[in-house]
Amino acid sequence: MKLSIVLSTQPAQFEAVAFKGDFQANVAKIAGMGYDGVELAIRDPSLVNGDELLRSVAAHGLEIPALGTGQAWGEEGLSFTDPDPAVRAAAIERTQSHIPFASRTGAVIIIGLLRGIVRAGVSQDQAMGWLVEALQECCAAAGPHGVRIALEPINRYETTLVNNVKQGMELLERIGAENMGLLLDTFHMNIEDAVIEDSVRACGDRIFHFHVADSNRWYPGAGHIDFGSVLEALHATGYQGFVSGEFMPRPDADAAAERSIAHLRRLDRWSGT
Ligand code: LER
Ligand code: MN
Repeated sequence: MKLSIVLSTQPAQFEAVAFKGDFQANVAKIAGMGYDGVELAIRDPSLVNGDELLRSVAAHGLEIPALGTGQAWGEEGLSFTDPDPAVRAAAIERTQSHIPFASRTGAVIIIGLLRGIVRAGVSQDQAMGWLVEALQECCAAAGPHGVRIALEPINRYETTLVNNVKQGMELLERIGAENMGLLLDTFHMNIEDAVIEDSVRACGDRIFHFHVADSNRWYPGAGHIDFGSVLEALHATGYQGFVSGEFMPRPDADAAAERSIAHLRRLDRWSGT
């Protein structure tokens, strides 16, 4: 089982990111803890130096399994479902601007909160229609570069669009693109999905990325999710990707990252298989 953790390349408001701040120091620390990769949260690719990021990460033998895009929503309000067509176009353009770095690193592009929420005066159907069109456009642009896109079902308190894995699978059907899959997050599934393991099994080979946080969004092991059982179900799907820690820096970032990797490694019966 390959383990990564979310690392922000710039200051971020999103609270479930253990590491922000000095990028080089954080990469060194994460590698030292035994992680295999860093999932990078990048608000705007034009504001980061991809060569430098890659150099720092590769110097520590780490991979970059995924790129998070949600800060473009959190900090700038971009979304695929905004009533303003200029905002929707900017969200699509921003997503497509991640393609070159994703192609170089093999990272999946994550669509989390960048999908937006259903705004006042917009019907659910209209918002879903915009979401489908935007993702089709992004998948068409990413496909020739071998880049995959993963939509993350997110709990009802953060968005009104695609809260559970079943809705995510229905969306994939509508998009109909080979390079479109889902990012499953145990924190959201614990709120929205009846049985996490059933959702993992149902998603199967459409699982493009996987986030772990416990029921309280602390590190795995701090709440009541049975990660042994969840990881067993994930492994049974044939998933070969990363299991990526996205949890709050509690009691502090270092302790959370260390306790998470210790808990997950203890449960890992599949390394080397
Ligand atoms: C992002 O991966 C996520 O899980 C969301 O909760 C963002 O708010
Ligand atoms: Mn997540």
